[in-house]
Amino acid sequence: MGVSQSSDEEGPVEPASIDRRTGGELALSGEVRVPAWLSVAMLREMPQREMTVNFQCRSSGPRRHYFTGPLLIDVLRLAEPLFDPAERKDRLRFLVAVKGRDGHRAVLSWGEIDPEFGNTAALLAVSMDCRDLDEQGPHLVMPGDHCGARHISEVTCIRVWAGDWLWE
Ligand SMILES: Nc1nc2c(c(=O)[nH]1)N[C@H]1C(S)=C(S)[C@@H](COP(=O)(O)O)O[C@H]1N2
Ligand SMILES: [Mo]
Repeated sequence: MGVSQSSDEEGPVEPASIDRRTGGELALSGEVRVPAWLSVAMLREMPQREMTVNFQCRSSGPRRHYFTGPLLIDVLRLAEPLFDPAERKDRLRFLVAVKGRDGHRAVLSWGEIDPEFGNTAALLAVSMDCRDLDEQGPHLVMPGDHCGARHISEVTCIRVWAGDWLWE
């Protein structure tokens, strides 16, 4: 790996600094300085956005939902990814992999959600259609998507990665 990590172990930093007292169910890890377990309640403490999204599902037709929650990028920044935050090109190396409880997953790029690049205002929603998601876990919201498949429900795991192995 082209980055140094505080761990002596090779490979990913798992959320060792688990604060299970929060009851957090979302593991945020990867090439980050501060891996963490986050709860919906913690996400609700952050600055909130709201949005209504419309999309087409192949099996269930047109769908419409109203979500509130923090911007995904704000949540990711809490973990302090191992790039130079002031260096735009350095940030572009990073991938963001998001997985739901059922194993459904999608990979985003840092550049697509970074305000200086794609600026997609992805949310990690804490409520859906005015119902709190504390029991289920947060919901990824990808504004502008025509298909619903990246609106991942019950997100349990997010990994931020430079993916240097792609180029080995
Ligand atoms: N965890 C998880 N989230 C998921 C899916 C899934 O299979 N697992 N399917 C996606 C698809 S294909 C669609 S169309 C939307 C449908 O969301 P809705 O039924 O809540 O409108 O959920 C998305 N989120
Ligand atoms: Mo779908």
